[in-house]
Amino acid sequence: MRTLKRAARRARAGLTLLELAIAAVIVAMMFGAVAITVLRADGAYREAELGAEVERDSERALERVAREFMDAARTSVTLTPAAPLQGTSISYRRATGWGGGALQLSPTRRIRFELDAAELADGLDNDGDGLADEGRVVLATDVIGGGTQAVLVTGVAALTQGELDNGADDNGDGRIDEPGFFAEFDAATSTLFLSLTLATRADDGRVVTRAARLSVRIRNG
Ligand SMILES: [Ca+2]
Ligand SMILES: [Ca+2]
Ligand SMILES: [Ca+2]
Repeated sequence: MRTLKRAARRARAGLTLLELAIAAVIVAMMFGAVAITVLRADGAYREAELGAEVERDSERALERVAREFMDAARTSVTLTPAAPLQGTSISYRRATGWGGGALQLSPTRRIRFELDAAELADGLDNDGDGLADEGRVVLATDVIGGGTQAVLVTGVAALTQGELDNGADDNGDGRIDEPGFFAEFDAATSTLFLSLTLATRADDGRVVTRAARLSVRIRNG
């Protein structure tokens, strides 16, 4: 009788141990799930934060570029390539004042996209910075007479946010494979439309791009 009782106690103890083991596994799984959720939320938060930062940088950089066109003479604005393609090079002359009854103009200036020094337009990351075909926006103050060159923006993406190099309009804005920096000029309203997409690489290697867009009304000339 005593032996039977001992056996029953052992059985109960065994069950309890088994239950404990199962409970431990369940708790471990739950902790694991919580840890994964927390990590994912942290990753999503950091990505959103980085996205907001790149967006701010794009907007500020494009405002700097747009200021260059505030006093441009509208008849001097020339885009290359010409419409309907998106212009990645904009030449223009600034109105510098009146003289002899005519508008005085600066030498021809130019703002354009240029690839980074060691980068080629081949869809590859030639300089190993994690971005493919990236570049900068450069200002030349006198295209014909020499003048100076100044880099206005760095970290410019090859293509606009949401766009892939595939002959299709991926971001649904009516343009196909539009570049990271481009301009369009509406002569009827003298409005210069500018678009700039900056790119940066997150810690996990993903590339975050954000576009800024701005229209400048050109009043001179
Ligand atoms: Ca690169
Ligand atoms: Ca598009
Ligand atoms: Ca595309």
